[in-house]
Amino acid sequence: MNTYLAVDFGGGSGRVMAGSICQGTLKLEEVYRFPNRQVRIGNHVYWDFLALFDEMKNGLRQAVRKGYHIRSIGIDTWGVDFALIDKNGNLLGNPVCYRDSRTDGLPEEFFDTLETNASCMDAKVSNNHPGGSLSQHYSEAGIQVMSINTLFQLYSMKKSGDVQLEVADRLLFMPDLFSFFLTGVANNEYCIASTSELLDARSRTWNRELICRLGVPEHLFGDIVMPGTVRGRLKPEIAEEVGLTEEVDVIAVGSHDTASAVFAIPETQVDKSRCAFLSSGTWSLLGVELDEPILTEEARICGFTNEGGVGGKIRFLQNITGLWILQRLMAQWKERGEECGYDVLLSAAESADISSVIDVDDKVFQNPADMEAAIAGYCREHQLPVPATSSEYVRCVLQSLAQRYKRAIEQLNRLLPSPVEQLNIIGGGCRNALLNRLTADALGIPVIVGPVEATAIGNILVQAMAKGETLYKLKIKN
Ligand code: LFR
Repeated sequence: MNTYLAVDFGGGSGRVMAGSICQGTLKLEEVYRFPNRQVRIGNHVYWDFLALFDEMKNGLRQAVRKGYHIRSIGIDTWGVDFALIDKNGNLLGNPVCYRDSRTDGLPEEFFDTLETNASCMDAKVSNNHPGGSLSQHYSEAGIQVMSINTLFQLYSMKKSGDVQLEVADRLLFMPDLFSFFLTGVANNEYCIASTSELLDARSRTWNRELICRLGVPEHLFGDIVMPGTVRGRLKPEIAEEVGLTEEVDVIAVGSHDTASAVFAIPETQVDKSRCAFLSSGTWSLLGVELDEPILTEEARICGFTNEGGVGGKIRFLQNITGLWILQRLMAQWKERGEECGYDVLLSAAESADISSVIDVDDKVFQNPADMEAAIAGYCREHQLPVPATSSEYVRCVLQSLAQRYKRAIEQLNRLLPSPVEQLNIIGGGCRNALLNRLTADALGIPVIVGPVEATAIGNILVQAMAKGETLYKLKIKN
């Protein structure tokens, strides 16, 4: 049986998932799970890359032990984060996690400097663009300006005189980096590269003028490969370490986790153009799949982003702070020894009576030391009832998310040629039945749920396609 391994690095944990295709059915198994902690040291919050690489190898070892006939490996992570390597392929520093505060306030500053310094873009000076540099930028990149994006992470490195930039040979996004150390081949996968804000959304290539204006070396940005491309062969020494005897390819999948998740959405009766998706997890990504980006001022003002998808598709979506707030609350209650299980909490929240709706995207919820205090503070400041119990906190967060989704659908309806008729919720967050119900009530359109394991499935499907499997009418056992 051909098996494809999906390595998925998510907010709290990393996982190695095995997908085996047998008689038209894809069977999924979680082979190995390990913590994915972000480490605070000095002034920054980092990925624990070395530990994660080691854990990934443990997962591969485990898959070999289980006797799978492994044909390939595909890696996905969240977007925007990266590391730099030198010309000998050495890692120049532990990658910084986007939850770090180094980019706070930088988008405003960056666009101010663009207004005053047009040296690289003489042909189309941004000041001449009717909407100024921000709207010109959006008409090219099509990405919602967020301080976490690679563009601003690089700007912060540039500003602080980070020496890595002087000696770096290549910039690798996290899935590119894991793949590089597995194969020795350095390239940039399109979907993850699109989250950088440094691509041209239409041509799907690097925006060289923007890179020039940013003032970082152009050679950092390498060949862009599309999902389905074989990145390279697993290095013999790693194969030996994990006990693999057959030759295994590392394949570029939709290596941005959201790209993989959306690729796993099954067809339904409703035409895809009228079916929105909500990839629900630490983040809530709500939007539709398009053939071409929408780069209008209205799309920009509404906060839509045009991310690269599998098959050259565009995910036109809003990045909404998702279950992160609830995850932080639960972690906090656990630390205080007040933890009660997720299900107990959700069923208590069913009947909790609190009307407060918070703006989940408000900066105060991005990474506060105390999430409960952040919510209470927000409610006080906006003259809303302050939740008094954990179930009221949960209820408040979930109904706020549902209202936020409603707003996103209304905005989509204004921008698309025909209104959204159905919402498909995918990913781990779709296990939250209360949130699904509140969402369906708020939206007033049919909501369908699943697959839960969308990211792993999408990752595996791209590998299977690259290996020539026929996926037509494939059944998925999830
Ligand atoms: C989801 C996700 C989102 C991206 C955010 C940060 O895991 O990849 O798509 O906006 O993380 O990279």
